[in-house]
Amino acid sequence: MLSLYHFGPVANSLTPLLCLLEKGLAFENRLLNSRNWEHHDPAFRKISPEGMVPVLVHDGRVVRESTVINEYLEDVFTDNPLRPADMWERAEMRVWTKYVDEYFCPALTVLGAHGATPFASKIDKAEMAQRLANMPNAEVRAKWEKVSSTGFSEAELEDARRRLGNVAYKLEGQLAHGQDWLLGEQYTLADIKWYSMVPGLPRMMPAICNPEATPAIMAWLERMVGREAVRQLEGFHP
Ligand SMILES: N[C@@H](CCC(=O)N[C@@H](CS)C(=O)NCC(=O)O)C(=O)O
Repeated sequence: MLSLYHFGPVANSLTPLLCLLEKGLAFENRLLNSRNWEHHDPAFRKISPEGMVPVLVHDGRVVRESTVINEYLEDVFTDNPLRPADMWERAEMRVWTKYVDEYFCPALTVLGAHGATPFASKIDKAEMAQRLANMPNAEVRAKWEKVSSTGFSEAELEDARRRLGNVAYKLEGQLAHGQDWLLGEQYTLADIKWYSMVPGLPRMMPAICNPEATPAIMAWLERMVGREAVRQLEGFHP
């Protein structure tokens, strides 16, 4: 049996959610409400000690890290493949998923977390101090500490925007060759991984990512939205 613990069809949670839907795998939908801090409940911390999502549980064994979860699903469930058969192309696919984890996601997290400041700054200070003390992951704790007090500085926001500008330039260049998907004709885990983050670009950086400046990205987003599995994501919102 497969169970997916997630925050809904956004960011890292979207990555395995979309993979499961594309592969047509049945799974138990364990949606956690982050605003109620359900990911800090002791029962969930037994599954994910750092209180992080997404987490897949397969026959009682926990698989962590969104990119690793998708590779695991590909290894175990070989129907409806989402990796190139050619090993060089598969390595290329991993270069693209790695870039999202190491460069794109950290930059987008700054703007995304900054957007949570109005919510987080209203939380009672004593309650927030207790929440922070209960956060085992140092990076997540530092993020919430900042978001619930001063928010990110203009210099930090500017640096995140600069990095996201590099991301948009890189993706536009890759897609401008005219192919449908990131690696060419085959839709792969790279498209899934990038789709977990790219919808945030036109929303948060409209001056840089828009139909005139990045037409290939916007057309790729439309192709993604046209996929049946992507439409099914609508049913997984909190
Ligand atoms: N590298 C991890 C990152 C996981 C991650 O950052 N998860 C966030 C949600 S997107 C989380 O659990 N945050 C907890 C929090 O902000 O309290 C992955 O790809 O799975």
